[in-house]
Amino acid sequence: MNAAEMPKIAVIMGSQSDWSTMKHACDTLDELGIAHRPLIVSAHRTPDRLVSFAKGARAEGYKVIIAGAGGAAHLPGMTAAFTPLPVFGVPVESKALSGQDSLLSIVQMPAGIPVGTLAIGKPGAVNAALLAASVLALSDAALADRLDAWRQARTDAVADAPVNQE
Ligand code: RP5
Repeated sequence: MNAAEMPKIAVIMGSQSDWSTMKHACDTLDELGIAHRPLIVSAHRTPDRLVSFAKGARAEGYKVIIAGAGGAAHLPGMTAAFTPLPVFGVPVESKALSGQDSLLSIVQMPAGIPVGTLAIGKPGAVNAALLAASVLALSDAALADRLDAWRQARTDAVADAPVNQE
């Protein structure tokens, strides 16, 4: 793998069960042509893996970390505690509390350790990818052009008036 192919974004998640949500972040990064790597890293079940990943992420060449978790969602915050890289947290929709537990777990960080917290579920996963793309686009003009085109395509897809769909 040469330097140009090295993933700049890690998409980590607490469980295989988070993949159906976090896949949307990866799909969006694919649409924008951004190399990324999805990984399962559980704050509770694989804490040593979390420490190793987060402490080494910058040296690995990652520029941004997207972290999704549900329930008692400590993964984004603990990752942010171990790395200076920007961390965007995606609250995965939980069965018991519909992701409100995940949201509050991720968003209520103490001052000094930031996690950029997105919406619950798929919208948050997609927007985490777009925010990560915006960060990388600050120093990548070609990506900035692709991001502009991606946004323009969504604008162009909005009809002037609604139609009956039944
Ligand atoms: C969290 O617990 C994961 O992020 C996941 O959202 C939730 C449930 O995990 P599983 O029991 O489905 O593996 O750590």
